[in-house]
Amino acid sequence: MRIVVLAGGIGGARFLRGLKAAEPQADITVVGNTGDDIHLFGLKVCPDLDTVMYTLGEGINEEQGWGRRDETWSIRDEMAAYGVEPTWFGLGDRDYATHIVRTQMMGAGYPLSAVTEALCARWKPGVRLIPMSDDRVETHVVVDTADLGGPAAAEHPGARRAIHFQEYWVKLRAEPTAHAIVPVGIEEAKPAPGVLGAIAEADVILFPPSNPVVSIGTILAVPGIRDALVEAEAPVVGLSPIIGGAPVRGMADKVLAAVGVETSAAAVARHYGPGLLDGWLVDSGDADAVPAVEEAGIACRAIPLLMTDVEATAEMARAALAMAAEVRVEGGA
Ligand code: FO1
Repeated sequence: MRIVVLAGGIGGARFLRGLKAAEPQADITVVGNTGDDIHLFGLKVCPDLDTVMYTLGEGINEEQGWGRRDETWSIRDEMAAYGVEPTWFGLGDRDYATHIVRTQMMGAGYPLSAVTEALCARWKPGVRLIPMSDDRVETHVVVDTADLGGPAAAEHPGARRAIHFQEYWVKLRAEPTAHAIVPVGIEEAKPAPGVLGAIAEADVILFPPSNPVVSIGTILAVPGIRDALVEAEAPVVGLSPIIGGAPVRGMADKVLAAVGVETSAAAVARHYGPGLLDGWLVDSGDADAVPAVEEAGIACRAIPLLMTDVEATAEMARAALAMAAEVRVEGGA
């Protein structure tokens, strides 16, 4: 079975671990979000690609959900000793090697998709990991300068500024109101080689419980990808990242508000729309959302959605695949 998964960071990576356990024989292609990418100290860092690669390659720091396990921080501490900013984005010594190799290969002219393939040759994630695009896209968040502290706050009241997503999330912990989400470079971005082909040949397409705005939303915003998903033969089934009106982790509520979407399982399904989604899984506690999702023309079921361990996640994956089979038969999706 050929499965395509659009994945962001931690939620997507953990879901993939369960999907692999549920369908060890499946041919899984992961289209990874690169809007979270950040350039630091001359290095290109790809948080969502690395989280998938490290998680499935058994190198992830499990508690954090990002970065390497057994990490040391000598370079970070030395950089801080030199007073080099930013110090708020923690790059570990082992993690640095990934960014050095990636930046060196890109400097030699290899596209990000080829670099990702080369890095995965070491990590053997057991899936084909393709960045959504080889072109540079960096998500920025528009906030009030008053929320930035320091001299910026003294600027004209009401002034706003677009800051890098990582500054918004890691430095500011997504405290400030997000007025808009701007994936810089998205208009010129093209799907990476293999992305559209994988979507066209897929038997099933899954949206894991990743951030619907800055992860899956960014992938959908790459010109050509949403249309390919709408036209695909394969049914598209998603799993809600919102449980009980709140994100399980991360800042999905803040960025959903920025795009005018209520933080609920049903609202996210409607946000993706029936043109895109054929099926949607909500948590057992959100069973009251099922009728609203079905009214939107999207099949819906309520099951336990907390990825407490690999087996629980495998159950979720099995339910998503079962729903894909149902909607394929019914709707001729
Ligand atoms: N998240 C944090 O909350 N604090 C960090 O210092 C941090 C560093 C970091 C370094 C490399 C990397 O790949 C990810 C890192 N993240 C950190 C997580 C990152 O912000 C998120 O994984 C995604 O961007 C959102 O899914």
